[in-house]
Amino acid sequence: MNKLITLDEFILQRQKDFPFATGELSGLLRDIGLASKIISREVNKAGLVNIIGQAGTENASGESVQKLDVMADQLLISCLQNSGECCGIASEENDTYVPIKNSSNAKYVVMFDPLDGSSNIDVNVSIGTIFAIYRRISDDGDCQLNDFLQDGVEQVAAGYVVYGSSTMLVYTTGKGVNGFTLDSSIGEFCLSHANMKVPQNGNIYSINQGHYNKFSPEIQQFVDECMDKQLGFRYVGSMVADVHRTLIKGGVFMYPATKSSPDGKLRLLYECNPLAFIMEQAGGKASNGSHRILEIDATRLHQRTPIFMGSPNLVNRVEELLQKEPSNADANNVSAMA
Ligand code: AHM
Ligand code: MG
Repeated sequence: MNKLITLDEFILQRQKDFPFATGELSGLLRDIGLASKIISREVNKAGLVNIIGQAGTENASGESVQKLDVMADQLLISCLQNSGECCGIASEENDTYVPIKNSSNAKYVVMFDPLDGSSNIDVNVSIGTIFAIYRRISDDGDCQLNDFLQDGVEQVAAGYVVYGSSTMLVYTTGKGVNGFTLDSSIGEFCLSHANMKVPQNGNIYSINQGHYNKFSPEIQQFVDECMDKQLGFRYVGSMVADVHRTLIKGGVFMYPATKSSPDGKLRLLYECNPLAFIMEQAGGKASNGSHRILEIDATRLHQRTPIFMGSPNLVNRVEELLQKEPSNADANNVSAMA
């Protein structure tokens, strides 16, 4: 039998790659692993809503039933609070960043989307958690907004958890990408996908094609080319699931700008940057059409950006189309839209 390597063992082994590591980052990663096991359990119970009660109502025992995304947010915050290694968090569920009590001297901040793919939560389709870890740049004391508004290239670790037919956690600390599958019988994430690499030439495209008429002519041309070449088309509508498939099978995941949403839909800090870090570490690309996602200036916590990520052959082609005219490069040329 092959030796099982659990996530906790793997994190400790890898800590040795960093000569002056103190174990704080390892502790944080383990805490996120723990929170995601609990979230996975709650997500799996979601099908029992008729028995345990609908979110926003009271269950049979008179307890109020929380929405899953709110519960996931609180679980992550409380696991990070216990760790003592994180001085603050920012997440999709909170308007502003949240300093962590009694941890004001901790070195790290964490940003996350606790449960991404909200439209899929109630219909038993894959959803996910996304996280990004940064070293704080402010001095000791309460964390500051600037600790969170760092470029994606400054991430020290990032990852995602996909709650799918099985639960998987995939993460990077900038030395490759590794994936772990939750063995629920022993309650451990076990290394199942070592050193993940995205295929360099993908042949699947993933976009909400229902918005075709709202895309710029360049994006429409790209979609037309994909259809002409009879590429495969897949779109779950949960970014984590679509990116996870792209990472394993190759292809391109896109959420471009439209006239009504000139910055696209997806959030730079806790959706795009962490997944872009993983994609690049796996040998892929992540772009807003003209710039590397990881180098976009962050000015707001909930900033959005158009995104194209995955196999280099397809991301390069989108960039080529969008950059044909220099003025076309910005915001996917929304001004040229009908
Ligand atoms: P959410 O944060 O409200 O869940 O929205 C993000 C999700 C992504 O997971 C997914 O890629 C996208 O929204 C799908 O949007 P659309 O339904 O417009 O295709
Ligand atoms: Mg989201």
